Parts: sequence; C-alpha cells; structure tokens
Amino acid sequence: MFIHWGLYAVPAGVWEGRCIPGIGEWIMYNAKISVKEYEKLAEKFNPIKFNAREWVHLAKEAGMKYMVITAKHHDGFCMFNTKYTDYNIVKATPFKRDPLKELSEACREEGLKLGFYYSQTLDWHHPDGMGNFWDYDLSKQNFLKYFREYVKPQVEELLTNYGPVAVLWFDITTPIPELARELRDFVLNLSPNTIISGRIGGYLRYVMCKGLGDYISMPDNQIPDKRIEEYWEVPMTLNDTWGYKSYDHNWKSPGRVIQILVDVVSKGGNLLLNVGPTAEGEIPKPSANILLEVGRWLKSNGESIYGAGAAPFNTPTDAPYKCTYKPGKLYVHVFGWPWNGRLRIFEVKDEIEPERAFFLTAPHESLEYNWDKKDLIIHVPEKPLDPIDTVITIQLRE
Ligand code: FHN
Repeated sequence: MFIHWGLYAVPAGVWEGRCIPGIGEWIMYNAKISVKEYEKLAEKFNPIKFNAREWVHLAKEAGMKYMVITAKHHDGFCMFNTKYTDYNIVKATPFKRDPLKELSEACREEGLKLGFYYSQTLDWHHPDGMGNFWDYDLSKQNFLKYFREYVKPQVEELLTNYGPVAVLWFDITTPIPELARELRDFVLNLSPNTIISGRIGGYLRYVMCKGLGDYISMPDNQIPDKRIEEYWEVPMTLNDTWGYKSYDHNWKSPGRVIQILVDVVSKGGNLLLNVGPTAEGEIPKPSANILLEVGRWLKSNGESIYGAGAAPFNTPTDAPYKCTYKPGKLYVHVFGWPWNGRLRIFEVKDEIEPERAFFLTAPHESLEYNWDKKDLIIHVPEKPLDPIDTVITIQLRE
C-alpha cells in the first residue's frame, strides 16, 4: 500500500474556487501557491478520523505485504515529528500527533512491513530545496547545505525513531550520482536491511546497475511489455491522482486492479498500489472498497501471486491469459474465456512438461489437455469460474 498523505489533502484539488488540473499533491506547484499561503493549510489540518490500526487492517485485508507512506513530499511538509523544522504535523497542526509513529506501532503489531517515501530533491518549502522558482531565487540556493544539513539528518530520524524501516522510497532523482551514493551509504550505515528505491538515482535501468538503488522503480503507472530479470516495482494509482482530490472519481474497477496485479507478477514485479487519504484522515471509501474486493480474490487465488514470478517464457501480449510461475507450477490466469471450450497456450511445447492441470480453486478435478504442434490446449467448461480471472494450475514435471 502506497499512501500519499499531506497538507494537499486540505484543498483536495481546489484552490480559490478553481479546480486545479494535475495530480493532487502537486497543487502547490500547479497553482503556484506561495510558501506563506500554503503554510496556512497546516492550521486547518486536523485528521481526527485517522486510525493507524484501521489502515493497517485494510492493507492486510487487501492482501498487501508492505506499506510506504509519504514522510515528506515535494511540498516539504513533514508528516512526522522532526527537530529540523517546525513545519511538521506535530508542531504546526492542531492534530499534534505523529501518524508515522502510530503506523509503525500498528504495523509492528500486525506484522506488516513499513517504509517511508522521502522527497530528497524537490522541496518547495525549504529555501535551499529544489523546484520552487516562484518564491525563491534559484541562483542563490545552496542545495548541498539542504542535502547535508536537512535531508540526511531527517533520514536519520526516520531510520532511528520508528523501528525497522523496510524501504526508503526516494523519488524523482538525486541531482548527481555522487550525492545519491552518499545518501545510499548513509542509509545503509544506519540501517543495513533497509531497501532503497531505484529512484534515488533516477528511473533508468542503467542507473540501478550502477548500484544506487536496490531495485528498479518503473515510471508511474507503467508496466513493462515483457518480463524483467532484475527486481522491480511499479507504483500505481487507483484513480488519476496520488494525493486526495475531492472530484477525481476515475476509479479503476477491482477486476482491472486484479488484472494489473497479475500482469505485474507475470513479468516478475511488485505492485505498489496507492491510496490518498482525506484531510480528515480517512482512506476514501471507493479506494477501500476496491482494495477489499482485490483482497477477496487474493484469499482464494493468492497461491498464484505470492512468491510467484515470471514464467520462463514470454506470453504474446494479445493472448487472453497471463502466466505466473513457481518451481513446479505454472498458473494460467484466464482473462478472456474461450468460446469453444479449448484454451490455447501458445508456444510452450519446448518450455514445459505438464503433469496435471486443474482449477486452482477446485484442485481435485483434473482438466484434460492435448498438444497442437507447440501449443498446449486445455479443455475447459463453457463458463469461467471467475469472470475476472480464473486460474488454472499446471503441475509440471521437473
Ligand atoms: O512527483 C511525484 C508524484 O507526486 C508521486 O509521488 C509519484 C509516485 O510515484 N512520484 C513522483 C513522480 O514520479
């Protein structure tokens, strides 16, 4: 579960009566709101409905295994108690609580891993952070000072005050690889088990190969065409924004999310699915409902997702199915049911040796199959067991 939560949830996409185009957490930039004006949002931020246990419970019900929340996004507002600025949720809002602390405790109790998103480069509030050209004279900025005397000490706070941190999710890119390396070494020195997102060095694959991030972070909402051998993750929105926007109702259906999840796993990746809580501290109902539906599907089909990865062969992009794989088992996820009762798995004769085929949710009844040249033909009933994704397990001889 990716969580984008901050002061931007207060305007929720509307500034001075105008709907501001673009993603919700970028409202300060898109409406060119001055630091002085934007700071006032803190006085209005009182998310009394926030309940860490409920969020963690929802993530677990949705079948998620880790949570990454914005500790500081590009607007510079800190969602944790920090001694390096008063511009933080404990000191600047009527709420006065530290949600990261509460979430870290709830995650520990429930056995969910917790990570922090931290905007290491863009900071529209800090006079030496990058990106705010409407308030500051960029030529006078001292990025190194911001980086060494603000970013690194805050990262240290995150790594030392909240228990084990599974992931540090740096974003965009650090301006030069040397600084990315400095930050990486700093993190690993304090917390050797923390995983660092590939975006510490940028989105590109070659940067990751230089050893800056621990895995490839795909560009937002972009699933690669083919399987990828290295570790990778894709962040994905449930509608068209990360931070809450009151009028964005363009929700993906639960079926679409399940198919996205399968697509990602079939290419060897991890899905980091976003929610944007409101200024009251609630995960929007439509998001929660989608996640619960996905969780229901995972309860009966999770075997084909958790610990599974890409099959050792490519599936044609226009095939009506996707394959996930574990040693000894191939899972065929059927999105488009065959009208003639014959499901054709293309070009696998040289790749797999089937022993038995059956529906994942009905393991006692075997399905018949035969070969047609290099294609495997599985005999299936007229109707799918699950119209969104019926999973057929093929047990393999190895
Ligand atoms: O600019 C951010 C954006 O607001 C959001 O946080 C996403 C999430 O992956 N990352 C950046 C753009 O890639």
